Amino acid sequence: MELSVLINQFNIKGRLVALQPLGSGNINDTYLGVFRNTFTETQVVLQRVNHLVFPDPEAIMVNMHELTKHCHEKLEADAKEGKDDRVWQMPRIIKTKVTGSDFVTDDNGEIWRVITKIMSAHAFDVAQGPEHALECGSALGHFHYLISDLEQSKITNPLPGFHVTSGYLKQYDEVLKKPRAQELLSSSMEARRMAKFIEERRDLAVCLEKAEENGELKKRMFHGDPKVNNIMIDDITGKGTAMIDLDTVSPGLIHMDFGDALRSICNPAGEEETNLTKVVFDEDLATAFCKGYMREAGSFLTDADRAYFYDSIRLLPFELGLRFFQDYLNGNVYFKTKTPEQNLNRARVQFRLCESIEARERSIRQALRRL
Ligand code: GN1
Ligand code: MG
Repeated sequence: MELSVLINQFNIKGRLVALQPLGSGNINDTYLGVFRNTFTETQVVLQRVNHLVFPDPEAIMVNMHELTKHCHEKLEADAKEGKDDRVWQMPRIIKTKVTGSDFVTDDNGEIWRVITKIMSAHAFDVAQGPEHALECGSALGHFHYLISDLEQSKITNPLPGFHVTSGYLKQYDEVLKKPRAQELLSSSMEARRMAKFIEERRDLAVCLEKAEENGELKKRMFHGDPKVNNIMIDDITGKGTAMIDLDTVSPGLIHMDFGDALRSICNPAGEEETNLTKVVFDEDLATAFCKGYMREAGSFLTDADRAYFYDSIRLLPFELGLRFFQDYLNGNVYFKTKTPEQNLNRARVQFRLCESIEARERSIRQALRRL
């Protein structure tokens, strides 16, 4: 089905004048649709939910329905009370014209949805400076507040195994057994270096899982993917205004979000840098992020939550590097790639970042204690 035919099934005012790729996500296909009539313009986001990644795309849509309903009600109530210093936003699902459904299924059985675009706002691929990092922290903290009382039972696990680091290690061990992986390892010194890096840190993989098992940490609702380019910043005020990419919102450890946001925001070289000397964990950005996060979320964090913040900062680049490296050895089937070595390089970047965090452990722990 033509994309223009598809998007026209949704209830959007005006005529379609442009439809073009949007953003730089590694999973879903995303397009910007521009609709105009004689006096105004509406911009929307069209997305195909990747069924190779998400086993049940229809469940993803039910989750999104529940999540947006909960958050929009809460946002409106807070706005009425005049609680906030800004208009916090969250995209809304646009329904189809004829059946009023939340999505359309195409001829191949794939699920497409349209959501509103957060206007006059942008997300950046890398942190722009401490002010930006602080706003990212506020946006994540406020998002955690928003979803904190969304009933966990209303959400179906969108991606079983997501952010279960020990599970990624198991998958990696399976992939290692394949001849193709062995061939890649024997032909690349960098690949062997990555494998060694993982071997030296097997214990790290289970640090948060253990804390959850022994009851120190509890599952709450989390975003799942709060990297810097999923945090929208208002063009006019420079303030955080919305979190996007909501497919992975589900019960989990907020530490995963905390570590994931920091591994992304505190690496100004970005995820695709090829010169590893440029990859360093920027502590000023981290401090700014934490300040913003604590302002919004500090009141509902326990001492145990805080005690595991350093581990989460170290764990997340390790976990993502492991996921990238495993996908490289497995033929690049999960993350979108432009070249066969791209996932190997992405892993190099994350592991370099992890080393940089380890080298700064004392100072990071000290800064965390001051929060
Ligand atoms: C994927 O789709 P995107 O690019 O926002 C991935 C995240 C990774 C990220 C790394 C569902 O997110 O976990 O941190 O790539 N999302 C999923 O860039 O696997
Ligand atoms: Mg995503």
